[in-house]
Order: sequence, then structure tokens, then C-alpha cells
Amino acid sequence: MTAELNVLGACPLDCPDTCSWVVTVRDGEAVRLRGNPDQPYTRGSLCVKVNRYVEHSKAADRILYPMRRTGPKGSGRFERVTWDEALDEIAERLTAIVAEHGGEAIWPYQGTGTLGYIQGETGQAGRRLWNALGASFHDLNICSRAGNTGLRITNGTPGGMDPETFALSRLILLWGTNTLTSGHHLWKFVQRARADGAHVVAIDPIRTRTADQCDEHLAIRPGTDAALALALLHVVLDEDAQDQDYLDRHTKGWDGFEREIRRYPPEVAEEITGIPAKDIRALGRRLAHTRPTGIRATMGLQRHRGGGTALRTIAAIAGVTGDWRHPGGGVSYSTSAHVPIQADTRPGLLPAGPVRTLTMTRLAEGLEDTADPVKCLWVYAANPMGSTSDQNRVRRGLLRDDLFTVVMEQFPTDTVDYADIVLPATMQFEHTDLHAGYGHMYLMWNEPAVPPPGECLSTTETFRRVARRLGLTDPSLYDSDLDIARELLSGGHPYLEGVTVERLRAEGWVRLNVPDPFVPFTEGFPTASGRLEFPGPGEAYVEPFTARAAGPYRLALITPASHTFLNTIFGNNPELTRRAGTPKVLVNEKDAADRGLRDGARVRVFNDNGEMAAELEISDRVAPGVVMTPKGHWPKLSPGGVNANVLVDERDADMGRGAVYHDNLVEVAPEDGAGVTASA
Ligand SMILES: Nc1nc2c(c(=O)[nH]1)N[C@H]1C(S)=C(S)[C@@H](COP(=O)(O)OP(=O)(O)OC[C@H]3O[C@@H](n4cnc5c(=O)[nH]c(N)nc54)[C@H](O)[C@@H]3O)O[C@H]1N2
Ligand SMILES: Nc1nc2c(c(=O)[nH]1)N[C@H]1C(S)=C(S)[C@@H](COP(=O)(O)OP(=O)(O)OC[C@H]3O[C@@H](n4cnc5c(=O)[nH]c(N)nc54)[C@H](O)[C@@H]3O)O[C@H]1N2
Ligand code: SF4
Ligand SMILES: [Mo]
Repeated sequence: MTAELNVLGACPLDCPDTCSWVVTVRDGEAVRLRGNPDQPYTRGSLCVKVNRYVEHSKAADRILYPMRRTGPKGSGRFERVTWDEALDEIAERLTAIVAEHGGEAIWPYQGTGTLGYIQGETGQAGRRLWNALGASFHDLNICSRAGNTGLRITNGTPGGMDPETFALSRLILLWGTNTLTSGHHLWKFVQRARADGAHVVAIDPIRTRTADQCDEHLAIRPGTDAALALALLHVVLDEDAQDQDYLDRHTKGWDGFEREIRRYPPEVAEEITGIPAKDIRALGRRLAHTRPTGIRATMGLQRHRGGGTALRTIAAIAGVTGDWRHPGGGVSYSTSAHVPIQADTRPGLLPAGPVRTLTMTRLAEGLEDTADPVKCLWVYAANPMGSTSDQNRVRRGLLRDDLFTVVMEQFPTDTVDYADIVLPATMQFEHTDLHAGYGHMYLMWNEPAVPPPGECLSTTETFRRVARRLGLTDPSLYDSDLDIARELLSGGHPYLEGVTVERLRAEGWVRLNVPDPFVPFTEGFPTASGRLEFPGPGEAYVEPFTARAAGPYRLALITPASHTFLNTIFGNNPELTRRAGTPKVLVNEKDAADRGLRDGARVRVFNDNGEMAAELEISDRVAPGVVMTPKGHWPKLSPGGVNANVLVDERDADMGRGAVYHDNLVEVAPEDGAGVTASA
């Protein structure tokens, strides 16, 4: 019998749950993966995607060696080179670019492939090298920034409820969030509340699998949530159920906000949101008289023109009802801001001088700049060809012959096809990392379980080698992964008291040193006034782009999380792509009939940005005027070589330059019909 070893780790993916896991290793090979049964949030289960992580880590298409491009950009033709050859070419090109154009010509384009503090996004892995080179600052705002900004205005922080406290809620609003797909471990806590009589409502333009399981579903018109929030508060005031003591002691700007609320009676909100006034009134009464009410509002809600404002105004609800007084009351978006690990205050992480900021959601625009051109695009843990807006423009940018593109990757993505140099990257079983969830209050350790296959290197090790090849001398560039972990935990914040690398390695996970239940804002809010700050007149609702559907495109497109992919990760896994099937577009029966479209037909979904091919599914999950096709399919594995992002405008949301993935107008026509659009 060969010995088996169980190694504690954590899921690195961009998902609120950040599961704690146990990898079983036999003869130096990972043979089994399961959720850590001890961890209070994970409780022994992973998800349909990560249940395939063992096979994914050994997949035949894994990139194992450095490669250099041999065909034209986009062709995906490469030859294997040694690490020495790859590093020599990188050092030569970077040195020349910095000498000729300055460090700001380098765009370190980091994505959300891993959220790790050591290898990934939350710790800004690579930042020390980029600072040493004077590279442009990369603003990683693609996912949640608009909502973060809106919440910061109201509450002073995007951090809100501990999701575990939903077990104590008596009314739960799942608002613009698809719990059973995009972070299903919360559901256990929802179910616990339900067992105690809680009423659960989904507010979503789509009747998702989560909405199917709720007591009630309100099919809101996309991007109009702030108007619904105001109307619900209108009913709360009609019922005289506002918490006056809380308003007096803990909020600011109530007079102006109350006047704003009075402008949105349910009948007015019905016109805007499409939800019948009687349903708004019924939910408003529940909200008025049910304490605690817990609102789970996540990122889907803010991928809109008014996305920041939507979160800002939804957060104001809890200021009127006084829900923050009660465990199980308040708003939950992300717990990240509660984690007191400050990556960018570590020595060496601050830039030597001011540098320009390049914005992740504006990749196409950034690559088109000719005045101050980007000469090196260094992509890591990102797949912009699959995940960024306006795919056709991004593709044109990546085709630029004068652009030196390096991609650190695990798999041959569409982005890899445009690289000059490809560097093979480790997966989570093969490197060290420290994680926090954005949907819970735990820190997690990921111990490497197996050696990297082929010549794969971790992010940190790759950057150490690049730094050495460039002859850089700052000692912080050469810190080991454990040095970095210790620094990250050394801030001295009371939430980190007693949390050490040794303890994390031994136990796998540690709850932040906070009370249980954790109830934020009992001492006030981290705003300038110390109070919850209400939106002022004219600040509470921003209408969506799709509200003005006057041109040739009449359908509001939503491109949400797929059940089988995690962004574009697993988009090449045979079993998960089989389950996802060919890209589909869901269209309501009425819209299909108006356009003469049959169920199962091959259709084109298009607008001025481009078009994608899809299979039409006539569905009552979408209301008339709304269509849905999920994110995550790999363009090159899809018909026509594109995915839904070919339809998405590179346009800013109201706050933080957030992306507008769910706020675009399209038309749908038969695949063989030329440019058929609904006539005015
Ligand atoms: N299986 C799976 N899980 C994932 C991901 C994935 O790709 N696949 N992605 C991960 C990532 S990166 C993130 S950021 C999170 C995102 O998790 P979610 O916040 O759940 O994100 P989305 O799927 O974009 O949107 C959620 C829901 O919001 C709805 N929605 C869209 N527009 C509106 C609106 O205007 N109003 C309302 N009320 N609802 C609206 C959509 O129809 C969708 O059902 O999930 C993570 N988890
Ligand atoms: N249409 C539409 N598009 C969307 C969204 C939407 O709702 N609709 N959501 C957006 C959201 S919320 C997000 S967060 C973005 C995500 O966009 P990106 O940040 O570009 O993320 P992914 O597309 O998942 O690509 C991550 C890549 O990182 C690689 N990777 C994983 N781990 C590592 C590692 O340790 N090292 C290295 N070098 N590589 C690694 C994976 O193989 C994968 O190819 O997508 C956005 N795109
Ligand atoms: S993707 Fe989310 S639910 Fe799945 S294993 Fe990772 S953290 Fe857990
Ligand atoms: Mo995200």
C-alpha cells in the first residue's frame, strides 16, 4: 500500500466562498479533492466546477513550458524555449522599452484568476517589480468597483454583514445575486433562516435557479433597482415604520433623502421597474415590519450605468429601518474590506514616484493610445480576450505588431494566442498562498501539495527570476513566499491578533479575530461624519443605458455568471463545456414571435460592436425586452470565434469606471437572415 497524504488548501478562484479544501496526494500526485468538513463556511462541499479541479490540473492542454511565438499574432503558433531564452528575451525587450519610452509604457495587466495574497490579486503580486521598473499602475476595477464606491459613500466601507448572520434574518432579499450559482455556500444560512420562518425574495430580471427556490421573485427591469429601493422605503414611511431613533443618532442627510423617497410612490416605481405597484407595496410592508431584514446584493447589480448608485441607495434602506442594530440585519456585498491585510503599505510596494493609471475596464482604449503608447502588455491571471468589454477592439489592440505581449498562463486561452512570450504558471496545488474570502470572515492557508508539472513556476518565483535577469537589487524583490506571508499578517490590527503563518499552516483556516455573530457598525460608520450618509436630492437613482432603447437595438442584454464556468476558467474543460453546451441566448416568447424566431434556431445576437452566434432558447425566465447569454465561453471554442463580450460596450458605470456587462442593447435575428432588426 502506498501512503496517502492529506494537504490543506484553499480555492483560489474569484468566488465569495473561498472554500477550504483537502487535497489527497498519493505518490506525489493529487488524486482527490474535497471541501474541508471542519471549515464552518465550506462544510465539506466544493462546487460543480471545482469538483473537476484535479482533472483540470492534469489536463492535456496544460501549458508546461515557456514558449515563443512563431506564427502571426493571434495564430497560437509557438515553439518551446528554455526559461533562460524566455528570460533573456524579456530582459532585452523590457530594457529597451524602458530606455526608449519610460517605464509607463509597461502595462502590468493582472486579473482575478487567483485572489491570493501571495500569488494573486488581493496582494497585488508583482507590484514590487512593476514599481522598480516605474511601470504604469493597473487599476483592477473590472469586477466590483462601482458597487464598492457606492457603498463607501453611504457606509464608509463596502464591508457589511457577515454572511453567516443571514441565518438570523427574518426577511431576506437576494438582490441582483445568483446565490446557487455564484457562491452557493450562503444558501445553507438562508435555509437555516427559512427553517425559522424567514421569507426569501429574489429580485432579478432573470428567473434564475436561485429565484426558483425563493418564496417570491420580482422580475425587475435591468438597472432600475435604486428606484425600487426608493419605492420600498416610500411604503416604509407610509407605514410609519422608520426607526426614528436610529435616524437621529446614526444617519446624516435624512431630510433630503426623505424628500427623494417621497418622489417614488409604488405607482411611479412600477413605470420604471416594471414591477406591479401592488407587489412593491406588499414587499414594502414586509420590509416595514420585519426585523431583521438581511439584503444580499452582489456584483451583478452594479454592472450597469447606474450600478454605483444602486448599491449606494440600497445600502440606505438599512439606515431607515435601523436594521444594523440586529444580527441578521443590514446589507452584504463583500466582506473584503473587513480583512485588515494592507498589501500596498508593505515596503517596496509603493511606487518610487507618480505614475499614470491604466484602467482594466478600458483595455481597448488603452491599447489605442498613440500619444503615450503601451509598448509591453504583461498579462497574468487574466484572460482579457474572453473577459473584457468590446472584444473586437481588444483583439485589434492585441494584434499591434509593436506591442510586446507576455502572458503567464496555465492554459492556451484566446489571450495566449496573441502573446510573444508565454510563461507556464502553477495551479493552486503547486504553490503557497494566503487567502481571505469576500463572502465570509476567515483566512485560509494553501500549502503546496504536489510539485509543479513540467517547468511551471508560481507568480512570485517568475517575478523573482525576471527581477534577477534585469539585475534589480532591491532586496524586497527576492522575499520568499513565507516572508511575504509574515509581512502581510504583521499589520498589528486587532482582527489579526493571534493569526500567524504557523497557526494557519497547522489549521488551514482561522476566523478573523471578531465576535460571533459579527455585527458591524455598532459603534457608528467609518464615514467622515461617523454616520450612515444618505444620498441627496438627485443622487439616489441613475437610469440604465437600456432605458433609452430608441435605436435599432431593442433588447436589454444580461451576461451573468455561468453555472459551469468561473469567468473563463474551465471554459476548456471537456465535461464542463459539454454541460454548458453551445452558447445559448434566452429570449421571451413575445420577442421571439415579433422576430419570427423559433425555439432552438441558430441566431445572431448583434449590435454596432459586433455579433455572436447562439442557439435560441425561448424562455419565460426572461421578460419581454430582456435577453440573457452567460459569460465564460472561450471565444475560440465558440461558433464565430467570439463570446458575449463582443456585444458589450467599453463604457463606464457611474462610479469607479466599473464595467457595464449587463447594460447593453442588442438585436436577435435568424443566422441566415441579413441584418434583420425590429422596425421602429
Ligand atoms: N458559477 C460561477 N460562479 C461565479 C462566477 C462565475 O463566472 N461562475 N463569477 C464569480 C465572480 S467573478 C463574481 S464577481 C461573482 C458575481 O456574482 P453575482 O453577483 O451573482 O453576479 P452575476 O452573475 O453577474 O449577476 C447576478 C444576478 O444579477 C442579475 N442582474 C443583472 N442585472 C441586474 C439588475 O439590474 N438588477 C438586478 N436586481 N439583478 C440584476 C443577473 O440576472 C444575475 O442573475 O460570482 C462569482 N462566482
Ligand atoms: N460578459 C461578461 N464578462 C465579464 C463579466 C460578466 O459578468 N459578464 N464579469 C467580469 C468579472 S466579475 C470578472 S472578475 C472578470 C474576470 O476577468 P479575468 O480577470 O480576465 O479572469 P478570467 O477570464 O477568469 O481569466 C483568468 C485567467 O487566469 C488564469 N489563472 C488562474 N490562476 C492563475 C495563476 O495562479 N497564475 C496565472 N498566471 N494565471 C492564472 C486562468 O487560467 C485564466 O485564464 O470578468 C469580467 N467579464
Ligand atoms: S469556486 Fe467558489 S464554491 Fe467553488 S470551490 Fe471555489 S470557492 Fe468554493
Ligand atoms: Mo468578478
